[in-house]
Amino acid sequence: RSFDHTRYHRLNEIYSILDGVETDSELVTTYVAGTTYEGRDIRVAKVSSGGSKEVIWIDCGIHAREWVSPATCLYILDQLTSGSSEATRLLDSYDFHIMPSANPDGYEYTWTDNRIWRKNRVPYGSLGCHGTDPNRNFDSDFGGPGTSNSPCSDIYHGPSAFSEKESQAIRDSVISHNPKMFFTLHSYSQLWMTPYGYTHNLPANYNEQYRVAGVGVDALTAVHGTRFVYGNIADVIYMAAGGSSDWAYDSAGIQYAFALELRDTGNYGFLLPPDQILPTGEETFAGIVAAIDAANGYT
Ligand code: 0X9
Ligand code: ZN
Repeated sequence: RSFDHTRYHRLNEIYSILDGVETDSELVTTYVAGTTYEGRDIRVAKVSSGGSKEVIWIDCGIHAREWVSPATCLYILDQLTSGSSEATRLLDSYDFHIMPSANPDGYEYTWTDNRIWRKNRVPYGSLGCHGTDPNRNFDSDFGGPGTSNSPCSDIYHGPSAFSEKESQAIRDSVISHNPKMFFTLHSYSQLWMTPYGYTHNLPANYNEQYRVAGVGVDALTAVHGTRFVYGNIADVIYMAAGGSSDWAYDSAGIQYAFALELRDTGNYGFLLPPDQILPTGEETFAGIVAAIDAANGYT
């Protein structure tokens, strides 16, 4: 097996791991959800034991500097392909679609040029600035609160909704596979967030999403004692329009649309040491599994 959860990986290593698991495991096929401005594939691993089942969507790394997020997607992929009784049980009921690097151009830039780069790398405007924040580029109140129209800003929303390959790739894959649950993994702050980010108003099924988030957080905390706060985005972090999980709920009609902020709470922040990859993966996987089970039989 090609997984190594003791260190962070360059994009080509992540994709070699996908190639390896696709070759080794009958459960895995990969597909290309899009191609970036700089020409890199945005890949997805589908984990399925066959047939056509309810789908769980998990994307990681939409923000380039949040390195523990892609690492956690790889941990989840490792677990689901491990042959464990839990993996078998999950795959009896669900297909998983896992996008480990939703922003490959930005991610590579964090390795080669600027470790704390956040956005993609598309040049816009006359000031020579690069990058749209893909998590401001969805059509959930595009251009609303918590976004910027300056291409030099870290929260630049882009010239129009879905102008970016990264948001298009998530949109198109999610629409075509119609998942029951949507998870997008960020770091850091230890939050489990439900819609909305663009308004303080709560969605119609808020109580149900909050219930499932709470089950997920309890299971997550039980693994290593890591405390998470949960609730709607606008209240637990800040207002931010154009985000993927709001789009997933409003436009794709996904009744469970969660955005997670993984470890830590700011001691290391984006520079989370690699010895925390494994415990972060363990607790996040436990939380997601518990949330999936909590939603079983609902909606
Ligand atoms: O600001 C963000 O995009 C996320 N926080 S981060 O520090 N990882 O950048 C929060 C996203 C909340 N989700 C939505 N606004 N839909
Ligand atoms: Zn983020």
